[in-house]
Amino acid sequence: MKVLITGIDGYTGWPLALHLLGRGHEVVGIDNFVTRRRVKEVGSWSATPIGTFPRRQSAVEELLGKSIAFHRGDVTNYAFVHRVLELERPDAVVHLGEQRSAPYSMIDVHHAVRTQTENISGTINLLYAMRDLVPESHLVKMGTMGEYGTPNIDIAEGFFDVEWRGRTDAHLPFPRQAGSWYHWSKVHDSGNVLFATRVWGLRATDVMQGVVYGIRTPEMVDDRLLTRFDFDEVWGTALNRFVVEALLGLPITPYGKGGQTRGYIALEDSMQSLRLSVENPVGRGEYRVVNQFDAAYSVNQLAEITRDVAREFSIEARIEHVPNPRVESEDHYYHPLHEKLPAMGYRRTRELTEVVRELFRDLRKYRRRLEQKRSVVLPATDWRKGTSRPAELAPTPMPALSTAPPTPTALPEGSLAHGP
Ligand code: USQ
Repeated sequence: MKVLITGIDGYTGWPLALHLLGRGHEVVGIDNFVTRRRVKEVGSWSATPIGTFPRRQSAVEELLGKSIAFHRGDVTNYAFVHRVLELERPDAVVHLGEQRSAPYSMIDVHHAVRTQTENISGTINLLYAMRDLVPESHLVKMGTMGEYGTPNIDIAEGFFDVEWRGRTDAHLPFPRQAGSWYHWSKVHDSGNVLFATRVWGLRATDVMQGVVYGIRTPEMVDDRLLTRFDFDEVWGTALNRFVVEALLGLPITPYGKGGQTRGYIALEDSMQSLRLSVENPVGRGEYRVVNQFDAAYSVNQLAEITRDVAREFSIEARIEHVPNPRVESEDHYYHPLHEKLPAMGYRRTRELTEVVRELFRDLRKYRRRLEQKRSVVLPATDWRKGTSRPAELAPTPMPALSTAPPTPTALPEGSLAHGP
């Protein structure tokens, strides 16, 4: 299959490209490198020193004997999206090219608006271009388990049957109650993708993915093939950050009581899941929702596992509950269903503790890079305090819109643009 990955330069986009190539698929990528710039904006960098995109492409050619076609550009630019789809005509589009950080979206009004306008408009652009150019193609859209929030009932896979005031309806969307502007952008996306499948008969899978952890996949046979690894308070996620905190001698930081429970999945198994969704497309007009995670853990459990594994590396880590910068339930019921992926053949391959060991082993190599950025690891973004001041009055002025799209003519027909 020919698969277009938007956000191919990212934490999951890059390993997905390697994984699909290894399974004999043809891969085309889009990226505007905005994550690289935004991680810099918060004073951080990837723990793994990732090369420029042309270097990544060369490493793939040299080490795997395969090639990745690439178009630099922004999915919020409709002319760009239209042009790439017209040129490439993919069988499937995996849409990962969105702003993916909840804390980033909570910094202030500008980051909130940016997150929602970019995420929602990028998805609508893809939907229109797919309708007009590749209506048979299958959209695999990255959503998030965080769309559902933490209701006091089991969480369905997208839809459930409801009985209310004596009447029933089958297959109603499960309620969404997200916990950040970012997570709400995914809720709005889900509604838009569902709508497009109904009115235009498109095919779509909406992936409700849990928190991803880990640093490598089997295809990363050389350091030049590693993916990025974020650990700062804005771009890093819970378990990955806990390992870095332990390595740097910082406290491991469950927020508040630490009973916040989420679904988690290892990077490698996330790749398996995305591939299965691509290889098992739905029919025309069908909108499938899959809950993509392996097991649920509270942040307290993750903190304890990290502390225990740290001991195996002679590191005495301490757990320190810090005031919760977020507004979220810290003690709640959590039981989401996840049956559709196993029905497609999914099998968990990585145990969490084993991946935590791998993280300690791998990250020790990049300790100096972690040390240099230790000041951005501990939590700072507060859900209640994001400023609403106009950009020019904000304490740290917003950099010029880093997603400024290239003009349509910046992509010569048939050419492969290159990253920085
Ligand atoms: N948390 C801590 N201590 C920390 C960091 C996080 O207790 O040092 C807690 C948070 O308060 C939250 C939980 O850990 O309750 C997860 O937070 P996170 O930062 O790991 O993940 P989150 O902000 O939810 O977002 C991440 C990805 C996002 C993806 C989402 C899946 O950044 O792209 O959509 O995980 S999910 O969480 O299922 O919505």
